[in-house]
Amino acid sequence: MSDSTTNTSDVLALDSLLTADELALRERVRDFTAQRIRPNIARWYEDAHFPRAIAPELGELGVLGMHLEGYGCPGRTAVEYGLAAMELEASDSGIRTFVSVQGSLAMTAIHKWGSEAQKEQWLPRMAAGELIGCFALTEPTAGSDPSSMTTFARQTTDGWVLDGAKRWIGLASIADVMVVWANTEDGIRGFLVPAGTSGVTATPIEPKLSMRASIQCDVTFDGVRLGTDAILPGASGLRGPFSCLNEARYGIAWGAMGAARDSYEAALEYAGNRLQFGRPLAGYQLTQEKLVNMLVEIQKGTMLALHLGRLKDAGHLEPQQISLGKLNNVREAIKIAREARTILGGNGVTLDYSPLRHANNLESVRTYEGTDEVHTLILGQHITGIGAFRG
Ligand code: TGC
Repeated sequence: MSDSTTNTSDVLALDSLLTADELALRERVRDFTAQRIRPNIARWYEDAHFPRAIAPELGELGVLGMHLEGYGCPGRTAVEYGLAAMELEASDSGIRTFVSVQGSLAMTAIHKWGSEAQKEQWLPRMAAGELIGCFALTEPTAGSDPSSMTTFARQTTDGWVLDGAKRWIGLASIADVMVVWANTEDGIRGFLVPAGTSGVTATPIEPKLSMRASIQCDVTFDGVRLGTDAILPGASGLRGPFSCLNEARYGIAWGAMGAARDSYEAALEYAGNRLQFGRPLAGYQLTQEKLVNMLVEIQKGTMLALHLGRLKDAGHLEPQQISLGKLNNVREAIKIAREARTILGGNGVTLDYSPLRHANNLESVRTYEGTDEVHTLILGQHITGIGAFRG
């Protein structure tokens, strides 16, 4: 599927909207997933294993903090970042999630809000995949409403003392540095907490039915003492974490279409080969309708993601536009993955085929970085002028 002139599934010739550099980047990431992820992903998923060793390989590929400039970061465009997210998520949402948590959340927080010393200390080695970061915002009772967080950082004469709990924190148990959002006397602030800091505990949440090749943790902070230099000086209030979420949500709008495309391709190939009642499944009208409905939504969703990317590269992307992209593309991707599974029949419930793995992963994707409901209400507020989040 590398050339729109020979790719019958790129009906709209969307590849013709991409530059040679963009196509080359996509091809490199696609080759990487073909060699390093696809042969192993069923086993990693079955074993609930995140392969830590691929982090430096992804660093070398240039996809960690790839939209950031300086400090060893690749400085690629938003569209290139989106294309990479699409290819990574076509292999597995857990792998794309690693890249999002590392680059869009943890590295973006440091890049956007950190001091010069913090950027120098962490970003180059995070871009190389030598060090891993995480982003601790969500709490056991504060998911969609982070303003109700209870994690608190108390200022002392020589720094801060952090107490509280976070939940669903990707990579926390293997992170070298945590970006932790906490309430203070002056409102919500961000803190950098290096691995090994006394009083921090990160426990993977298991067992999971989704995102199994990825780690999400409960984290507790019990009287954690931090120096004055732990605070991110540039971030004050929820705008700090929300600005990072914008980056991750944008990547998801692309990534979800990768999972959808891979599900569609698996179903298309299977339908072409599998005989039923003496001829290929692909020759039946009901199968063709399913495949066509999937393809229509993949083409529309990919065009939407590309439009968001061009807006972002032009500096005009607004949060409600990101919400529209994330809401639509994840919602459609789940439908596509589930529909693709029906074409695979009983074989579709095994790990030999990707659609049900994608569908299960996408349950997490539709929940994190703003649920379907949150993005619906962000759009509702935008069009009516009335916020409906709170009673
Ligand atoms: P609101 O009063 O509207 O805004 C508070 C301040 O934030 C600013 N702001 C934004 N800034 C940048 N980008 C955005 N998208 C922003 N949205 C709001 C706003 O301008 C204001 O700034 P200031 O300076 O005036 O104070 O806040 P609200 O609480 O009323 O917002 C409601 C709502 C529902 C939209 C918001 O709470 C929301 O988006 N909730 C969803 C939270 C969410 O997405 N959580 C995801 C957690 S992180 C995660 O899932 C990581 S998973 C990856 C992993 O670790 O594995």
